[in-house]
Amino acid sequence: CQTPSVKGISTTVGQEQPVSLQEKQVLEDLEMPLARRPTETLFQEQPKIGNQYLEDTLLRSYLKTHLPPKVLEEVHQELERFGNRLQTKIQPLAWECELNPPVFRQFDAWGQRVDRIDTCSAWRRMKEISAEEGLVAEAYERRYSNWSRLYQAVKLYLFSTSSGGFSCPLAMTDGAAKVIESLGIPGSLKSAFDRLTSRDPKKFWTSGQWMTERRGGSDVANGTETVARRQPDGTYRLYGFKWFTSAADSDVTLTLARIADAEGQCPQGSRGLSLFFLRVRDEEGKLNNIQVQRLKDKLGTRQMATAELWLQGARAELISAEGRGVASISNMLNITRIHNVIGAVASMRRMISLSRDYARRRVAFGKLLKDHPLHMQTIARMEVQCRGAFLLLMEVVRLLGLAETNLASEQDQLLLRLLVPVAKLYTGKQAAAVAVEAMESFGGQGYMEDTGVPVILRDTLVLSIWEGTTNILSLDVLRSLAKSQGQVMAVFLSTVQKKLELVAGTAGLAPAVQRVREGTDRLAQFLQEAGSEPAVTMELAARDFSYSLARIYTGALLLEHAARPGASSTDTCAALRWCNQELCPVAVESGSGSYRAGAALQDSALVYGDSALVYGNSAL
Ligand code: UCC
Repeated sequence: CQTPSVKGISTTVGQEQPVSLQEKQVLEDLEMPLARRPTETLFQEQPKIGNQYLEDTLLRSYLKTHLPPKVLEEVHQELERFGNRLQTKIQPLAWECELNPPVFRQFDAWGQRVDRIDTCSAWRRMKEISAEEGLVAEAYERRYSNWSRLYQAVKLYLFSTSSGGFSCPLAMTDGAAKVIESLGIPGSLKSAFDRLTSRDPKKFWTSGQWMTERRGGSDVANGTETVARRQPDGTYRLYGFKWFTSAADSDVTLTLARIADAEGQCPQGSRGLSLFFLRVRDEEGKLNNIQVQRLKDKLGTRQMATAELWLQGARAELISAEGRGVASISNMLNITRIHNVIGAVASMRRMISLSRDYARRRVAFGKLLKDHPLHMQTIARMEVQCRGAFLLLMEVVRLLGLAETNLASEQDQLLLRLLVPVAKLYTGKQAAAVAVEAMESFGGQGYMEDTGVPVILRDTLVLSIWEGTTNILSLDVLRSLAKSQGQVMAVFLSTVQKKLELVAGTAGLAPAVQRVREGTDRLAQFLQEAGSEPAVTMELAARDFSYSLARIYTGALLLEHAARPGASSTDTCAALRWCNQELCPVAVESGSGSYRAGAALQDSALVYGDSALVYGNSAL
């Protein structure tokens, strides 16, 4: 519908009918300046964003610093072109996706069960664009060797908030390609791999990742009930209920199931899970013995169909060794978690871009918002968070690129294993906080649906939930310590140490260097002390410990960036401000006794009050 305009009111009723005197008076009243002014003065200028690549000084300075000159020259041109395409062609499609969410049609007009998920044309166009732009392909073609992964991540970062939710299927598609590649691309999966990594829109397939069942998506080892029955031809048929399947319109999927033996018995626990590949529909679009129960009614990511699915004998291929399902799908998880980080940083960057542009347009209390120091302080704090998160993302994808081209040292691989969950859990929280803060910077307008700001907020809030919640990821950090027998921490500490040594002489950075050094020492001391404590200490400390890793490592990265030749004063300022926060919260909390056994009982009492006794804490 069009915005009503007084000027647009026709002064004739019908073609030939003259306007009566009374009608004329009404129309003239409407034209009166006083009648119009109160509405007009309420209008704010809309914040605008330009080419998101060209406007991102941190991104450009990072690429300039790290990429080999030849690669930089090529990708610079490509990214500028892509930035224009995003601004002019792709962003409007994203809004269309938001306005036209998928629709589930269970029956056709004649009562036939069809279970169709109808997506809008803009969503389907996003799939074509993703192929054309090589948003998955780029990482697997490796035309820039170890820098290909970083380049792909940069494109995804620019695409993310203009993708209308299509980042989600791309994350899982990338994850599926990674799993297949890590299996050595077996012959039976060659064609699927080619399609998942294709640049041809007609060939390109997307993948789902069906891990969540009725009993939840975190405790996969105990919550997975899906059963796989072996068929005479060596394939399997899957029976079960997948409770949360994102991008249910995908072409293929990876999923976990328990293989039943001849008596129909299934092994329980993690070792009972195997990984399967399946096509969701056949060539005619008929579902592979799958019924769609319903689409999920989500707070955000509404552009994307998330469904509950019954598997009723879906034909599937076993692609992991029996009982190695979790270990195999963790290759996918680590990729989708990195995509999650991309989404988090992209959300922060977009919110800040909109917020700072609005501050140049909106007048309050007699001056532009940008001239109010308190308002600028608020945006600057968001900017520091976003810069830190961006550098952490780049570090993770740089390491991944090395690992994928056999250029990573053992240390690099250990660091990567540790930093993926750290980055995922920390940036998810940062993005949620920044999105809420940025929304406020538009005043009431930020709360209005048709500004698009609430869409970004809603889509951001999922980032700390899916692909492993903050606590689950904190436990994954501990898993990486246990599995490597502490080696990941040794590499972490020595890498931070090396970075500090390199920047130590740089003017203006000394206070921040000192703070990171102190933080690292306190972290090492905490670890040493925790080693002799019962296991519950580390479990209680897991979240604060992970936050400490994120803050310390990001501090070192910001310092490194601020110490490079050609760094600006704002690079220094960002590093100093980041390092002014508490860098090692785990040491502080440990000093306050937060991880002692008694603290867990106090936590329960605080949560349940006197009823803690009823819940079994009789010791209280
Ligand atoms: O599916 C979902 C939504 C899809 C939408 C995705 C879109 C994303 C887009 C973002 C873009 C904007 S949500 C469902 C998400 N579910 C999860 O993320 C699962 C969360 N739960 C966990 O991560 C758990 O910690 C589990 C499942 C990994 C725990 O399983 P287990 O079996 O109890 O764990 P174990 O026994 O410790 O690990 C089994 C094996 C071990 O290897 P081995 O046997 O060789 O010792 C582990 O080292 O798996 C290995 N492993 C890993 N390896 C476990 N986790 C990892 C890891 N992260 N990296 C490497």
